[in-house]
Amino acid sequence: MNTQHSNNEEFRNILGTRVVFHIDFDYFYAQCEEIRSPELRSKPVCVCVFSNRGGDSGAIATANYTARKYGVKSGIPITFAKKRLEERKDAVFLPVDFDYYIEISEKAMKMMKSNADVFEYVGKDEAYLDVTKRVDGDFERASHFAQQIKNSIRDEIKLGCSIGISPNKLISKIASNFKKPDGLTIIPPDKIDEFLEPLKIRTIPGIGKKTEERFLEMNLETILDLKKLDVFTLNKEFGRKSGTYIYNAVRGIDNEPVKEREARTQYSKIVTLKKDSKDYQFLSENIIKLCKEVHDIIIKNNKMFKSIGIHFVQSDLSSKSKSRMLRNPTSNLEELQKNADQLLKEALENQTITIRRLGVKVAEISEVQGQSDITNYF
Ligand code: DGT
Ligand code: CA
Ligand code: CA
Repeated sequence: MNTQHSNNEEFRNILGTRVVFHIDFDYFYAQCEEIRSPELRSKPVCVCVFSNRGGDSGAIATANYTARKYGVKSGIPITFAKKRLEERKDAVFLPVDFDYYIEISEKAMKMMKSNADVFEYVGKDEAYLDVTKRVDGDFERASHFAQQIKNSIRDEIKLGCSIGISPNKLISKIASNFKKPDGLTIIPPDKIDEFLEPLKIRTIPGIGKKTEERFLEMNLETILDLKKLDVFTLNKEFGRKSGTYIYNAVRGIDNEPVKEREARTQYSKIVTLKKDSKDYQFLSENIIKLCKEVHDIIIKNNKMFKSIGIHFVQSDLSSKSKSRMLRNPTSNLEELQKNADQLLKEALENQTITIRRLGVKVAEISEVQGQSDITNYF
């Protein structure tokens, strides 16, 4: 063991040795479709986001592994996918059904949460579990425990997933993606360098195409290659925040704790008005402001919403609310303001009592699609 290596070990253990799982559901939307219609399992299945222009315009959200063999993947136009699958007359193209996927996701998340010391929801199809206490810090036990979780999700929900196990979130995330579908990849502390070094730079979460290309220009392809760069060079090239992140990541260093977080189903803001009122003009100004505040949170969290609601607490402290569902998820401020204002107008139509507190709420939350690239962070 060289000194560089033992240094890394020390850094990795600032929080004591942890056992962290990253669980990611395989080809999630397409697998949900297979669960509902098992006859799809032998066919190429593509889940499509049809745009409102009609016909086949739109993109592939995801595809099962049979379809992927033909080069179908997330983000490509539906027309490309159809061409690539031309020879498969049995290929199936289905529209997304988010409500159904969320239902399955919630069931699986509940099972995972009950098996964690700390549970961190990341998105519909992935979560981190800190299980250090449950397995007494033992990676052998962790491996059996993960297999049990996989089995019970499979038995009860018919859902397959891949699990990465390591001492931190970063390596576990890379490990869950290492073997898919139905993978279980265990990286105990003494195997970290061996695991990371041969991997392509791109496997580090946050490193996207552009960053990868810059490294390729410097003739650096693997994580081992990246270790040649010192932190000063990286900081100069990418800024201090990303530079340091990359420097640590290639050494398997990540001290981010698993933070308790559950799936967020709504975001809202409520204010007590300067005066009790049922005057449209006055209330509308407040609604517009509240929308802006809710919208800021939505953007910060990279979310979209499909349901918009307003809420009154009236002068007698009774409540009243009204909501509507949009046709498509959006993250657009004007659309939020327009709809909330319309709801206000409708709600005021036969309003007799004045209003004391006013709120805006968005629900049916989904992730903004497309992966963020580290170069977009800064
Ligand atoms: P995998 O690789 O077996 O985990 O496959 P997925 O499909 O579960 O892929 P993942 O984990 O990257 O994404 C989870 C879900 O997010 C996926 O089922 C569909 C959605 N998604 C991913 N990428 C895109 C995209 O580029 N566009 C759209 N509309 N949806 C996407
Ligand atoms: Ca997935
Ligand atoms: Ca995922």
